[in-house]
Amino acid sequence: HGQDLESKLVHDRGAFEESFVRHVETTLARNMYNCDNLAAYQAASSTVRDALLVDWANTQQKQTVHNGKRVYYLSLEFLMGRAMDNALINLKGRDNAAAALSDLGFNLEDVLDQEPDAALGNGGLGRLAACFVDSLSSKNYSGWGYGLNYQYGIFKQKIIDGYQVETPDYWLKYSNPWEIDRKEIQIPVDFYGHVYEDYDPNSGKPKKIWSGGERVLAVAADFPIPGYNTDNTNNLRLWNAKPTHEFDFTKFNAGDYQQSVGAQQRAESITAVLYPNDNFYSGKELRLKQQYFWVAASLHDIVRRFKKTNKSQWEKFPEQVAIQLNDTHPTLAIVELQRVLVDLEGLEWDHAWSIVTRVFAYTNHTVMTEALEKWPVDLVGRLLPRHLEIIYDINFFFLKDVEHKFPDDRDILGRVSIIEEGNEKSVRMAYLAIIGSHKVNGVAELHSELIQTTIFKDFVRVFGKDRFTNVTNGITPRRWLRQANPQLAKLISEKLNDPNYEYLTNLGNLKKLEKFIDDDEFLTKWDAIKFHNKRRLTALVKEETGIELDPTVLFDVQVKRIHEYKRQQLNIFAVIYRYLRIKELLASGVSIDEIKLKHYISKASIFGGKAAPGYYMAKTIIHLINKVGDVVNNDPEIGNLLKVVFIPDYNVSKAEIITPASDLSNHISTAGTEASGTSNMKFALNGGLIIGTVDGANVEITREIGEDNIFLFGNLSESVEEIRHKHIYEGVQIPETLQKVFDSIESGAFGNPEEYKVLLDGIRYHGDHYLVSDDFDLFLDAHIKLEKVFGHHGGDASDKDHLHRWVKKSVLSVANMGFFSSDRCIDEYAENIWNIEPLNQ
Ligand code: DL6
Repeated sequence: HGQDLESKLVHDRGAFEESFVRHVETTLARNMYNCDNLAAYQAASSTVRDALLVDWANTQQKQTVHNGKRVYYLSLEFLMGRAMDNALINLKGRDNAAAALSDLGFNLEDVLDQEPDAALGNGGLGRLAACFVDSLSSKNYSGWGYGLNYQYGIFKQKIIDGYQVETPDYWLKYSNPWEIDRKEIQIPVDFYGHVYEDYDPNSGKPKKIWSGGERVLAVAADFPIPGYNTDNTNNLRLWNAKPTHEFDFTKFNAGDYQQSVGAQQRAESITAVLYPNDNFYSGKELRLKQQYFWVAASLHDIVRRFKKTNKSQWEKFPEQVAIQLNDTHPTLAIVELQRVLVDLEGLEWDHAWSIVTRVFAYTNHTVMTEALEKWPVDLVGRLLPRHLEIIYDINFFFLKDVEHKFPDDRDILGRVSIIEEGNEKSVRMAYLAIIGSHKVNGVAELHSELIQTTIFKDFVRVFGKDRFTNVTNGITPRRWLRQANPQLAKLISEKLNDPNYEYLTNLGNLKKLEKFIDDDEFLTKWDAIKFHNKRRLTALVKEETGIELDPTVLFDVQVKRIHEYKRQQLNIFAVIYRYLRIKELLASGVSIDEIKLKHYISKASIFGGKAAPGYYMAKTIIHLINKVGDVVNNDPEIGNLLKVVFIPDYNVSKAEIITPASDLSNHISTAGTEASGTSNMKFALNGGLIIGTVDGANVEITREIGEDNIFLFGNLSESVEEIRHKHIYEGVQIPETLQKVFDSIESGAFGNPEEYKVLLDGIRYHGDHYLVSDDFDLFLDAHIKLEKVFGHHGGDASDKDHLHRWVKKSVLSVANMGFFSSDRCIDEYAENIWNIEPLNQ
C-alpha cells in the first residue's frame, strides 16, 4: 500500500493535486482561495514528504531486517540548502509536480523559491557532509548522518555602507515540513559533576562512577534523505536540546524559580546556534558542550540499535558499526565509547579499546594550525571529569607504546602526547582522533600528502603509513548539475542518448561528450545555455544589488568564505590594478573601443561570501571589494568594460544560480593551504573554466581535464615555507604593479585609507604570510593569457576556431569531471575505510 501511495503522489498528477488540496485544508487549515505561494510551498512539500516517508519507513525496515553493517557520519554541520527540488529530482517526480501545480495555478519555480535554506553549516565541510548523505542514499548504502538541529543556522549577511552586518537566520519561522519530530526518542546527556570509585558487586572490582552535574535531554528530529533512482532513503538525525523535567522540579521545589527557568534556557541554548567560524578554532565552552551533547546522544542511539539485535556481543560491534568523524569536532565520541564499554558495560580496558579503534575513522580537513582544536584541560575536566581521566589513560597507554617503540627518542613523547604542556595545558583533539581511529584521511591528494609530512608526521612513524590514506572530495551531480543547471543536464542527456539521466549516478559517462568536440551545432547550444545561465545571474545581481550586468562580458567569479588564505584580497587588488591601467590608457587618449580590442576584454568581477563575525581582516576585505565596486561601477568612463559586484548573503541556493553562470572562477589559495576545495569541482562541472593555484583538488582537476583547460599560476607549495622565511629575514618585495594599487588605496580612492591599513601592513610589514606579493604578477599574467582565449569568444562568427576555443575547453572540462562525483568518494570510503557493501534494492 505504501509503495503504491508513494508512486501515485510522485507520478500521478491527480493524486498530487488531491494531496495538495487536502494539505491546504487540513494541515494548513486554509482554503484554495487564500493559498499564496508560501502556502503552496507548504502544501506541496507536505505532499512530497508523504511520498518520502513511505520510502524512508521501508528503507529502515529493510535495513533492520538485513542487519548488516551501517555507517554513521558524524558532522557538526550539514549545509543542506533547500530540500524540495532535490527530493522531486531524486524521486523523479519533478515534471509531475510542475504539471499538477500549474493545474492549480502555481508555478513550480516560484513555489520552490519559498523554501528557506537549511543553512546548518559554514562552508565546504558542511556542504561536503550534505553531498555525502545524498550519495550514501543514492548508492544504496545503509548510512545515517548525525548532527545538531540548530535553531539559528549561519547568520544572514547584509551589506550596509560596504560593511558586512550579521543578522540572525531564524529559518524555522514556519514549521519545517522535512522534519519528523521524534519526541519519543529522548536521550539524557550529563555534564559537570564529579567522579568517585565504587566496587562493582558483580565482579568485585573497583569501578568509576560519574555522578551529579547538569542533565539535558537530546530529542531526535529526523530528515529523510532520498537517493536518486532508488527507493533507498536514509535518515539524517539531528538533535534538539531540551531541559529534563526532573531537573526543573528539584530546583523549583527548592523555591528557586529563577534558577529553574534559567536551567531550561541553558539547556535549549546548546542547540540554539551554529558557531560561525570556518577553518578557525575559537575555544568556547558552549561549543564543547555542543560537541559532547551531540556525540553522547548519537553514540547512545547507535549502541541502543546495536543491542536490540546483538545484545552484549561486543566483539560484533565493529562488524556492525562504522563511525566517520567529520573533522575533530566529534572526537569525544572515541572517549565516550570507551567510557560506555568500560564503565557501563564492564569490558576490560584493552578489549574495549580494540573495539573502539576498529569502529572509528577520522577525516582531517585542514593543515592550518589556527583551525586545529585544542581544548584546555581545565575546561574538559570541569565539563566532563570522567572523560578527562579516560583521555589521560588513553594517552598513558599510547605513550608507553611509543616509548617502547622509540626507546632512544625522548623528544617524540612530548611531540605526540595528546596533552600539550604549557601555561595552559590542552587536549590536542586531532592527536586523540588519530590514536582512536583505524584510518585517517585527507581530502585531496596534495593535502593527504601534506598532513603526513607536516602536522602528523610523527604519527606516520608511530603507526606506519597504512593508517593514513586519501579520499579526494566530490560533489553530488544531482544538485550541482541537474538541479542547478537543468538545461545543461538536459543537453547532456540528449547527447549521451540517456533519457533517464543515468549518467547522474555514473558520472564517468560524461567522457562520451568528447566525441562531439568538433560538432559546431552542439558547441553553439552549449554556449547558448551558458548565456541563458548568465542572464539568470544578471537578474539575481540586479535584484540583490541594483547593478546591471551585461551578460555578454566575461563573468569572473569568486564565491566562498572570505579568508586571507583563500586570497580574495589578491583578486580585488588585481581588479584595482586593471581599473587604474584602464584609467591611464583613457587619460593618454586611447579610446574605450581600442582598449577593448588591444588591452582588456570586458568583464564583471563577481564576489560573494561571508566572513566570520570576529574576523577583522576578512571583513576589511569585504569592505574594500564593496568600495571598489562603488567607484568602478559609477565611473561614467568605464561602462561595461569593468564591473565589480559583491552578492550579499552567499548561500547554497545562490550558489545554484551563480555556479552555472560563471565563465571563469577563482580558486587561488596560497599553495598548501586549501585542503581540497569543492566549489572548484562545481564550477568545472558546470562548464566554467578555472583560474587557480596548484593547491588542493585543483591538482587532480588539472590531471583529469588536462592542463590546457585550466589556468594555473603561482608559487608551489614546496616553496612556500622558504618564501615565508625570506619575507621575515629579508623583508617583502612589493612588485611595482602591486605598489600602484597600494598607492591608490592610500590616496583615499576607495574611502578612508586607515580602514585598509591592517590589510596592507600585513603584506608590507608583517611577513605577507599568504604570499600575495609573490603571486601578484603571476596572477596578472595568467589573466592576460586567459583573456586572449576568451577575447574572441562571442566575436567574429566566421572565425569558428577562435569562436569555439573557450567553449571547447568548457566541454572538455565537463567531459572529464566524472571522477569528482561524491558517489565515487562514498565508494572509496565504503571499500577502504568502512568495509561496507551497498544493500541491493
Ligand atoms: O573537505 C571539505 C572542505 C575542503 O574542501 C576545504 O578545502 C577545507 O578548507 C574545509 N575545511 C574546513 C576545516 N574546518 N574546520 N574546522 O572547513 O573542508
